[in-house]
Amino acid sequence: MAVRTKKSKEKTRARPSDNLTDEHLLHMYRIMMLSRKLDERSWVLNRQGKAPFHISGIGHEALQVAAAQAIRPGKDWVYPYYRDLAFCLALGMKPVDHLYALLGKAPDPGSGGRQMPSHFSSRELRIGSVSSPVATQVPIAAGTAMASKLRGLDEVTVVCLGEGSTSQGDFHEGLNWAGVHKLPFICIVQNNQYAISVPVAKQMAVKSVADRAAAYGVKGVAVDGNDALAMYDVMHEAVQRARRGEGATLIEAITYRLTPHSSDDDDRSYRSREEVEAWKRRDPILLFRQTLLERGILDQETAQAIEKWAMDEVDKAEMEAMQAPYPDVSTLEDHVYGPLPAWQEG
Ligand SMILES: Cc1ncc(C[n+]2csc(CCOP(=O)(O)OP(=O)(O)O)c2C)c(N)n1
Ligand SMILES: [Mg+2]
Repeated sequence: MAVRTKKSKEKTRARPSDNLTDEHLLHMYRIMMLSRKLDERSWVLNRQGKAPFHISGIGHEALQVAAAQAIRPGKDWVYPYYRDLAFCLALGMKPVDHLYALLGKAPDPGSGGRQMPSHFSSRELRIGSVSSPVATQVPIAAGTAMASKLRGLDEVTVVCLGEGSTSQGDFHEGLNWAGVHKLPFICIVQNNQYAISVPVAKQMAVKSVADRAAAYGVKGVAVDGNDALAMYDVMHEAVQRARRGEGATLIEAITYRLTPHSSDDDDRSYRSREEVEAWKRRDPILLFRQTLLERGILDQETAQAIEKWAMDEVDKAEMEAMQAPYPDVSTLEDHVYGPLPAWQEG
């Protein structure tokens, strides 16, 4: 489980994360915990038969929260993928919004309860809609960055996807566009070692996803995605480069999916329990908690209080989502069929 990072080389240099205040760090920890508890509850709702499907971000929380911390929510643009629950919560999405979608309820702000769950989106927070065909968000995000550049706006666009999805043509087209036009664009590849059952070695012949960046004139960086502060450092640097007009960055955040691919997957058929247990010992939330304890920013009592706060938030959100109505049957065909053309009416 050797992880190549920039961290060791930069030990002596001042790090952007040195400027994060205790309050910032505690905020990041709270969001990670909230995401974990909400995700765990989503699994429970699925196993109780109340939610038809869940796709989990457990194990990815630290890198996502750190990335969100380095941008300006509602001003910069984010095109997430389905594992970005913690990212979206860090941008300001409410836990109940995730549960509305999970349960197919009418107040779901993304689709009124019609999309698959975890297809996050928010106009207000500038979160572009998750697309089910993987990697299709990459050229869309590059186009958004192009628009910001043409309009002379100080905006950065961030797009996320998994390492398996970098085999799709859309990823290469989007990266090429971002490289050619030196766009304020950051592509975060969350390398969790598998694309469903396909391990990374069967996905690409290069050692690292970050190596793919050079082909497009884009800067490529690999980082330990289970180390929140290391992730913040590379993300902060990528954001600064983008704002200075120096172009795009591809960040490969190395992590692990601690759950099966989705609620319909049985990961025992393609990976060993020993491997999963080894990565659980590097659970990013435990690692971040340890850092905060060592620095004296967190103590056991506050850690417990944060966990309780997160559980209470999830309980409240669940209650609200369970009581919400399903979409009315009269809206069944909305967004599926357009209105009939005049010549076909009557
Ligand atoms: C174009 C396309 N092909 C196949 C699928 C089915 N599919 C959904 S998720 C997934 C695996 C993606 O793996 P990766 O990019 O590594 O992301 P992860 O799920 O591991 O986070 C696949 C093949 C899809 N949604 N879209
Ligand atoms: Mg993957």
